[in-house]
Amino acid sequence: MLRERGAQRSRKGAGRMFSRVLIANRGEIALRIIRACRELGIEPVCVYSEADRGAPYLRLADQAICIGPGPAKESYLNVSRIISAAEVANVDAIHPGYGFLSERADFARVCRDCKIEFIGPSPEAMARLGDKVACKRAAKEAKVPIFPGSDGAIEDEDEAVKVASKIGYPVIIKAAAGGGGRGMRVCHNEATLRSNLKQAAQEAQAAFGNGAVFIEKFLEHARHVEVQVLGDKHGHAIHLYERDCSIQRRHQKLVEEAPAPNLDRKRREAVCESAARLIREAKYAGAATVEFLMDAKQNFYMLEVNTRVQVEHPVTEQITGVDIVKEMIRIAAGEPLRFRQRDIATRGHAIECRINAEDPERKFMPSPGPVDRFEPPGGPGVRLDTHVVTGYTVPPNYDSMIAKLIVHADDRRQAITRMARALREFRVDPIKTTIPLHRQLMENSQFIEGGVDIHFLDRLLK
Ligand code: MV4
Repeated sequence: MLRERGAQRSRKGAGRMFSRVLIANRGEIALRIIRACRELGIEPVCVYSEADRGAPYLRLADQAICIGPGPAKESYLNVSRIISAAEVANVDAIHPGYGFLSERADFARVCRDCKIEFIGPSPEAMARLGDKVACKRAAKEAKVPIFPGSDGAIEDEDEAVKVASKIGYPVIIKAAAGGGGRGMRVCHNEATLRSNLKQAAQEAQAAFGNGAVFIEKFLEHARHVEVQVLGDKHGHAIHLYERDCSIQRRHQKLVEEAPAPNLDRKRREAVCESAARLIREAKYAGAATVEFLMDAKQNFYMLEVNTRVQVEHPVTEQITGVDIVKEMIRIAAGEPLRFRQRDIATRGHAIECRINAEDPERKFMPSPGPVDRFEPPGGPGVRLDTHVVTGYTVPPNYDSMIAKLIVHADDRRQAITRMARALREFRVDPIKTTIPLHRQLMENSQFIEGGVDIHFLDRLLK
């Protein structure tokens, strides 16, 4: 399945492995990073907010340091409190996980100034690929397909109208600094384009402190296909194949799988190689995900690059056998990649269901509170990434994801059967969760055929 490069297996490469790492996150991803640290012989140090005091995963760390009250702004998003904890614990590096400070170039820069390694890209590489306009420019340069649209930010209304009449309606307005669908607007004609532009720029300024917007051709009925990539500090970059994340609601993914269903071998190679080329040419070191939209003919267009580990990384780990979190740490420590592209093969099919403390019957309203009964599924091909145990209380302060159920099987059909079986075993009481919705999805014929697009769930829930 996976052969490591013999020559580099026994030596450490150019880097010095860290002794101690601070985990600037919480919940399941904090636990995931603790596990990676332990397997690398690194002492993990956790930080926690008052809302997470007593969480069971904290006991698995060598140290746990309280960094403030429940609200994230006063704890997990507070740069000076996290840096203070890192200095007190005398760590070599900080792993930011996902969300919170993970894509903040200013935080990566503070880490550098404090001589603490940020486990992620350099602030420069983060800025090059994290800004959508800059990223599209880099993609064009690397001959990665992008949607036709404005070259960079729109300066005035007339320019936007000119571009739109050239590429044709519908067009979409996006914020250069945006992400996750915030600040986007679809325009079907010149009048709506003109009236939406100013508003979009004002909203982007208010939300991201950057009012730059751009326009591109809008694609309907698309699939969301993303490619996992790894780059090292020595100029090497590889991909770990793709994931399909089309099943989402309001830009929150609910089911992810790898490989993408019904994707032709040639298209697959093309999209994956495009992604690897982009981060290689951008001299990016770390893990990244290059997002694409794909049309019915399997033409693909890059959307954006996520410069962090993603929630759905386990499906890629299951089919490739690569531990992405451990590789991120090795890369940050300066080690060269331990695989060449030809060492990476995939086996079987993996699916992840996000288990959220939400009520699908009540517009996915958050359902925090005590968990009196937590009975995890198990057996062959089942992986559960969670920090929850019986007696744990889901705090109301943060993201509602409480577990990720991942299955792996020889093919997609068997993976769906296995997921249905695991979901049947899974009990979480008395809080409401997305488990019943996932049970329903695993029996949906359109899902089973692998014929969903990014609007599938909206239609199903209507
Ligand atoms: C698009 C698009 C259609 N055409 N861009 C949404 C989040 C952000 N990553 C980009 N998004 C989209 N960009 C063009 N040119 C449709 C979406 C989109 C979407 C993308 C991926 C997953 C779910 C989505 C849901 C609605 C819209």
